Amino acid sequence: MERMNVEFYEKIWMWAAAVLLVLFLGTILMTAVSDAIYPPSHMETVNPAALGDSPEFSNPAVSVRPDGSVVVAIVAQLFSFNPNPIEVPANRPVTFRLTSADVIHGFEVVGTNANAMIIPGYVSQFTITFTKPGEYIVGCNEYCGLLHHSMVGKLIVRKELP
Ligand SMILES: [Cu+2]
Repeated sequence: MERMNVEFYEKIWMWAAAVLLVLFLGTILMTAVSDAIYPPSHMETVNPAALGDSPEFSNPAVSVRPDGSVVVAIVAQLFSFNPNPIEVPANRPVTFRLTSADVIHGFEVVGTNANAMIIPGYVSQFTITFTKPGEYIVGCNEYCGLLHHSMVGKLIVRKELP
């Protein structure tokens, strides 16, 4: 059988592409194994039309788990976040659980890494530890309607548990 002739430079690029693939997949695998960091799964669903019946989202609030970590349930809807303001302690893991009662919204705590898309029907979840006490602006960063620009909330990070 005749051997396929591959140009020298083409070979280099093929190998370079292969190395990049291994590098990128390896990075994901490494952070998954060592730091338990995974891409958002969107596996948890909730009925957006029946949030009033949900024990968690009918009266969304900040709660403290027995181990001292903090959970914040938040419902976004045209054009506000509930609860508002949100009060959390500094230097403790805070898990945000977000859902929407209507359209897609965003949840961004300005000046931090806290940033998620809020999709009706799903629960977006992430955990973050705020180290600097103070007041932060929460903005919706997905265009959601005429008053999107006014969809702003406040997050207060206290030195101690509020
Ligand atoms: Cu919005």
